[in-house]
Amino acid sequence: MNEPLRVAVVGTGFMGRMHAHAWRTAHRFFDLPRNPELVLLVGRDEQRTAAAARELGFAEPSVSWSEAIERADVDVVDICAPGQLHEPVAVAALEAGKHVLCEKPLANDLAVAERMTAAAVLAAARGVVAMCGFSYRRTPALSLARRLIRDGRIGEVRHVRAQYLQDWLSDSESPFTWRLDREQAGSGTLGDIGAHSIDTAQWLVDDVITDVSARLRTFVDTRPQLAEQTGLGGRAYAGAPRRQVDVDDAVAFTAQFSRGAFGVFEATRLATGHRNSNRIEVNGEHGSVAFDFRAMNELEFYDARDEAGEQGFRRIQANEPEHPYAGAWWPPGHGLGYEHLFTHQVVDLVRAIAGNEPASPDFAEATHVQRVLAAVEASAGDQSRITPVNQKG
Ligand code: SOE
Repeated sequence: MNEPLRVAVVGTGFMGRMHAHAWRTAHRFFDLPRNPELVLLVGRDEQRTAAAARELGFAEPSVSWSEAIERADVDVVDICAPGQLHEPVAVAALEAGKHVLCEKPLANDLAVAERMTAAAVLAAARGVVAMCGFSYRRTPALSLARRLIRDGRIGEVRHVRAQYLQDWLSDSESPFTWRLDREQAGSGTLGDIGAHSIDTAQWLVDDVITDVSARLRTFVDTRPQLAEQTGLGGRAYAGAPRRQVDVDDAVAFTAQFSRGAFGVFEATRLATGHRNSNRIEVNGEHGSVAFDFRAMNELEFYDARDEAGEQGFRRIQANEPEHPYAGAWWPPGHGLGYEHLFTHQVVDLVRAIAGNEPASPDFAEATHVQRVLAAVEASAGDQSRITPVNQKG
């Protein structure tokens, strides 16, 4: 019988539920060195947290995150709360010798991310692991894409093109939630989903972004006060007062990678019809890889060295035993979903805690995403490089 790994999850929303599912599932499908046990679920509202704890299989609920830090029977603190809580919970947990999984983006600004990284470095010297939850890295198709790029199958990388499109904020009457509040979330679409594209891109091509040129846009600058949160959005009372939105709805930027690749990024939560289109394409000297989360079990691969007359993108079904993570699940062709990424994340974290492999992304790597987020905001705030188009004939 494996030694248990006792987990406290902080947050009962969409992400808290998703992580709880992952912790419950991982050791049933993967061979893990330790078996996760759901010890404590922390939420803000006493009744709702108690109900969620029962539903999700936690031994106990709590309304105080300090309990997760103070209890000797907690080994891992998993932070699924809004960004403003990441630093206090993560730093306290690391100082108390607890391993930490922290949702993305790591922090609400760069200075905070750097402080969290410093705490993680000190904790690492005592064998404590800290990881940031950039879950898309755990998509088998994207892991395959990374392997192909690393193996030189597309040659020198020239273009990285990423678009993360959602539409859950398209309706101007969709209520104000924490993801629209700078104090709680740090930024809007940029940190919420643009951060995923930045992380995926840097990880896929094994390179870092060194400069950006950006624009941010807020289309709906007031939204009705929330009555009840459901999923990502929720319900507002009829005639509810409106709150000022102080974060971006959409972002677009170009980027330079250190080894010369040229990046184009777009993210929005107002692209009607796109529920969760997370796309990325990389073009290299000898070929391309292209991924779209809407077909998350597939990777498109173009090999410019194929026979002339037989060239074209081929669609690889990336859920066969040869593909990362996929062999632990269903027979080929039976498909994986969004929740599997979080299960894979737990698998990687548990193996890192057992010392079998390094945690990735660690806080230092997640801080590089934060540097890009900061650079995007700085660039968008500096209008001096914007060149007007001459409208006269
Ligand atoms: C909302 O935009 C959200 O839930 C993000 O917060 C997640 O990170 C992303 O995976 C799905 O969309």
